[in-house]
Amino acid sequence: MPHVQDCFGASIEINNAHLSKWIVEMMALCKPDKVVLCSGSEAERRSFTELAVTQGVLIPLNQEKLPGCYLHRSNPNDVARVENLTFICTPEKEQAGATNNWMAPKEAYEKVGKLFDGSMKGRTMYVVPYVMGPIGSPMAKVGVEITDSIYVALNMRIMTRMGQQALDMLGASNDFNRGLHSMLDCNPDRRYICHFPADNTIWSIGSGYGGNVLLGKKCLALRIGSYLGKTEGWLAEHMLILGVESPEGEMTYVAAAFPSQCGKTNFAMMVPPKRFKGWKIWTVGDDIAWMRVGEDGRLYAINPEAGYFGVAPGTSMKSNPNAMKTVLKDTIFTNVAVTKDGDVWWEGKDGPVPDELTDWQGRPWKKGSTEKAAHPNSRFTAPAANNPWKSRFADDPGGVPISAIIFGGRRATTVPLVMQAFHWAHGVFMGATLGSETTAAATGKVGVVRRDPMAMLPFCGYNMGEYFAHWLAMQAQIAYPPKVFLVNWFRQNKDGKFLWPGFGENMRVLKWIVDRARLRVGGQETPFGWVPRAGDLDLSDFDISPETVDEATAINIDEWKTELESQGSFFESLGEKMPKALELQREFLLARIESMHGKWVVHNSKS
Ligand code: OXD
Ligand code: MN
Repeated sequence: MPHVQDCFGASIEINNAHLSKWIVEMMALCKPDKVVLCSGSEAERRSFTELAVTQGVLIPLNQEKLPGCYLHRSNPNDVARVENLTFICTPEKEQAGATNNWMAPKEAYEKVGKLFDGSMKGRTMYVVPYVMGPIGSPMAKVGVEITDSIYVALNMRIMTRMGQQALDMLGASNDFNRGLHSMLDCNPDRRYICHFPADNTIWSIGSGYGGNVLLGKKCLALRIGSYLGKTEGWLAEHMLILGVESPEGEMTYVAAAFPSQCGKTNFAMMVPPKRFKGWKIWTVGDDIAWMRVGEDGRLYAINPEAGYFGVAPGTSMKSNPNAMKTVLKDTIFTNVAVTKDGDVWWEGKDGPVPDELTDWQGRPWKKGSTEKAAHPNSRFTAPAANNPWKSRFADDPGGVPISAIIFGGRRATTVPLVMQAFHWAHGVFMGATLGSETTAAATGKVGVVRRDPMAMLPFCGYNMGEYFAHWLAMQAQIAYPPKVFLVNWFRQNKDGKFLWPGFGENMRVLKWIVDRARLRVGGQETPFGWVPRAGDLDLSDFDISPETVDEATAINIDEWKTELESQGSFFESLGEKMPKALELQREFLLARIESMHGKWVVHNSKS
């Protein structure tokens, strides 16, 4: 039996032999000074927070303005996910596929095991049991993260259902994800994020950044989750989930996949504009959806998370008033700037830019500085319970029935405002060919278009071709498949100006999507999908010129020819597991448009 304590130093017993055995093994490897099992209690939160403040891991913010809120500054070399250091460890390279870094399990355990050897000497090992998904849901999964970071323990408390409730759900079972994390000295040369799908195990070392170390999120809920989904017949997706309620009380659920930093949190918390009086948007989740077919043949989704790990810059009362309300209490901010009176600040926040700030690295900052005050990937970790528009079904163990799936990327050209797929396989093709310009959520160059299928490029835990095949195969299980859509809020005119205002105005597009899913609004057929016809998109009380709407929704055949060709190179790069059905979709489209020239005319603005 390992010597494990609670946060006040009292000895406690672990009643699961598999868990005890694993903790003993990890103690022998990491050699911590002491081991603390997290119960998830309020007293524990207070005690961890006090300790984190004493250690300088958390800095209290203005407790009158922001009760229960703290700031964390990460190591400046450790501010984003590290895709180049993230590995899928399967016996064969082919199982990880062309889009993942691969290491053989034996090599990874040896190599990274050497780094874990003694990594917690002089430190405390926190054992964090957690549930991904609503308690009692047949779709939920248990994980246990062993970490030497109190920041991780406190964040996991917000992001998951953490503590005793997870041990209760686990009971005597051996079916839990084993996550091991150590900060080491945050040296990028000794940083690895390794996933072992066959062992339901994750080893993360050398980083303290959320996406690399909150192991329930990207590592379990997406990379391991997608592998489990393939094996068990369900989908683990990088998708927000929201409920659209009409003034008559009709509720329609939608799941949407956008790559990192493309506005998933904003869309999930959208406030409809004045024109849509009586319409309500309810947030179920802002980042991840686990979806399974229900007994009635519909696709049901749960949000495995319990909090939001959102991007701070750009969040304001205009872009996301609900997020601004959500982060007013009990929130951990990472790498934002701070005002003189202990309030938080980031680029794009409301109000005038303060004359002086402390920047994300703790340095004095003056208005007009060429450097950003907050890191572009600075974050808030906030409890979903703070969201005034959290759906009352967000914790429903059965999940919510999904009527539409939306894919969207950040594209300056080519992709129109909205398009509906002709059928499921065409929708899978739309998702599989999703492209987006890169952002600051991952290290690397920003602003380059890369293919990001289903927004899962960095998160699919197995061969991408097999993942597409799994999506195609799911159709056989779903008697009532959701309708599939492609959107692009980011199209620009020749001068580089956005054509569509986005934010709340996206409600106009969402309404068309809901009405299409419910088979009660028109559309025009183009070679690439259905688009709204003149009069189909609600443009009333909208300060936008008809020409601009036409430009935002235009389809340019020549641009699409280039697009389809680039999709072809991507498909080719995926290797042998790439399903023929998708390549045939592409070839069919290309063959159809080869004879067409110029613009496909879609008049959306005039009714
Ligand atoms: C995230 C991401 O943090 O996608 O959600 O990077
Ligand atoms: Mn994400």
